[in-house]
Amino acid sequence: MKIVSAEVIITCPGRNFVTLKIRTEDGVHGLGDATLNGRELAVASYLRDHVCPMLIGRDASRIEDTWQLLYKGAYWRRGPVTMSAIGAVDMALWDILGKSTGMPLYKLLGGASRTGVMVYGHATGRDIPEALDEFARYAEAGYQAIRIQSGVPNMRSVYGVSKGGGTYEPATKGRVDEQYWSTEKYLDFAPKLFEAVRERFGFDHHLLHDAHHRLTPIEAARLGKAVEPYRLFWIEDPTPAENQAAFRLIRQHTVTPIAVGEIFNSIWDCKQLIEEQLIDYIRATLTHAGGITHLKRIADLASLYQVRTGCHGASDLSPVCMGAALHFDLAIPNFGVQEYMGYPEEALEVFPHAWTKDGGLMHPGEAPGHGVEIDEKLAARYPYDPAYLPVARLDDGTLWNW
Ligand code: EZ4
Ligand code: CO
Repeated sequence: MKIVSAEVIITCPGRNFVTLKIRTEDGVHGLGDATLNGRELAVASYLRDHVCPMLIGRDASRIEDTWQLLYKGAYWRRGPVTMSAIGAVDMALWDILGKSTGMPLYKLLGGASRTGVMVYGHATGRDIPEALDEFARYAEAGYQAIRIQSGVPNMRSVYGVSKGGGTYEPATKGRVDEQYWSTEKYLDFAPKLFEAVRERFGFDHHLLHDAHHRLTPIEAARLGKAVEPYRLFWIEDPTPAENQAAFRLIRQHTVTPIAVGEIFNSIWDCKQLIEEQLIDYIRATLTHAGGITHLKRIADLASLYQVRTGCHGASDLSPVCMGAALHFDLAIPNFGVQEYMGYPEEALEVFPHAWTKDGGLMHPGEAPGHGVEIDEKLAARYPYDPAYLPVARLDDGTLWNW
């Protein structure tokens, strides 16, 4: 199972994706997702210039040892660029192991712990009526879990809502989009949004919401308390989480469940939040948090504290990550929910996949490995197109958390 080549494929079928392809001497190949939205080429270079040469000649089945080599051997530990690169290698090696043993990845991880993977979709609208109609669309499509985001009156822009209506894509081509934020307006508005959902649809659906790091801990506590009557499944990223102890304050005030971690890249980012039971769902992902080997470690730590997973599944994680995540979700004991934002049609064509979707339940399929491939000829038709994530500013111009 010697590795003979490792190459990076960059493509933009609707949005940018970075894919690592590792081949062995037996002609088996594996794919890993290395997409870091807005900083794609940094990971591509980290892989091409530093990691790929180290992989040649190594035994592809030594997955744990390769992980340790790339983590400890770099000397410079952690960070999103390093961990996305390691994540891509790890995913590709698990894919190779699956293909060379003829087993779908979830079986290598211990087999199915459930019949399907509950995913949540994004209902977004420029105002409450539009957001509710979107919610209805997801409910009719069979989703049990739905995230809702809505424009806030008198606020020029808001996270998660596309300007012209239609599909939301976080990155903007060629420039950094400046958005605006007012915590006061948002906090007065948000409870009304959830009240409207429960009034129209009742309590049958899991209701999710993303505050996208915008609040201070005491503001987050106020929001959590105010929305308790609407029994949310979670509030996501209520406050930036570099300071993990900040979540103690939120916890002291509210029983609204909390999900954090889509920008985490290591178990050390999660440790205090999990051990002190300051969160209910951990959102770290395969790509950004060191692949299957490392996310399994995070999930196992979380399981000791009844914290469940809610992996980030935005459209900026490639279908390769999504396919692998569905195997992971199917297998682990403490799965909570999986985000599925969906993909542009071109992206689904470039990445043929074995996964299936039935309403709000997904299954990774039975193909060996993670079941996602890349059509390289088609991928070559969509060259890299630089795009950036936006920033948010307060009304007086102060740069805020986006
Ligand atoms: O803003 O993935 O829950 N999902 C999210 C995403 C993130 C993007 C950032 O690249 O918060 O929409
Ligand atoms: Co989020």
